[in-house]
Amino acid sequence: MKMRAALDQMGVGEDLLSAKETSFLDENGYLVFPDILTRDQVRIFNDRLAALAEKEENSGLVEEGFQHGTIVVLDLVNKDPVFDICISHPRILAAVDRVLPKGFRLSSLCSRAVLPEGGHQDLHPDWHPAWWRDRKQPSDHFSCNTLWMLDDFTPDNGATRIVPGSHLGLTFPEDEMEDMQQPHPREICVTGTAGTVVVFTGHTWHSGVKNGTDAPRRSLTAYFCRRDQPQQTDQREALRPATSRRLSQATLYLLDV
Ligand SMILES: O=C(O)CCC(=O)C(=O)O
Repeated sequence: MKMRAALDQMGVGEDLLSAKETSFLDENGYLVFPDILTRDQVRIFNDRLAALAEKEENSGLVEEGFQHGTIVVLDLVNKDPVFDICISHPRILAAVDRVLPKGFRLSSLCSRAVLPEGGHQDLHPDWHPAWWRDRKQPSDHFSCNTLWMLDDFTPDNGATRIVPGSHLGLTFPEDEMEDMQQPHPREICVTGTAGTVVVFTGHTWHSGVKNGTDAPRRSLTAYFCRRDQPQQTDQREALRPATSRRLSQATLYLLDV
């Protein structure tokens, strides 16, 4: 199967994004899609993620490092079919296709619940040459992230910060910031209601922000990369027989298994 045939089978076409949406994504490096999940779907996701976290070592709690103060569950492709929508939603995949027109595959599907006081990260892109190879020009795009809000994202609970247009340069936050934990002068706070999805290129500077409330701020990310780039989760190795039986040929092609 080829990329275009897989996307056609999944109902993904250029016409799913308006001209305004594509130009916003091209210029700003991110695009917000409100109301992709219903309130009921969000509740089911959160219930399922809580049950899955309980089964993880240390209940999924990450206490140190880049993901400190969060609960992370990895490899959701193989943990529950309810999350299949995150790797097959036509409008979201149309945006990923816009960023990665040379073809893409799933790199990882995981959840991230930011606990009170936790979650503040260095401003970063999701792609770095140390992990693969040089990006020679701004039109080179190697990865694209999709962040699914499972709580309302507000300025108080650590809504993601993004620097619009940062994907159009070849520099990194460390080239212009002494302390990447600090606010960037051009950053914006991406708020939205639970069920909203934000698509941003792997070169767009962004980060998690400290959750200043007393409730978790939950989300899930489906991260895609070019088909010739390494995956965060080796999908072939991780694939379980039940997943292989369940998913369509086109979705399996997207996993590259
Ligand atoms: O959850 C967020 O707001 C962003 C998380 C992020 O950028 C990351 O974990 O790399």
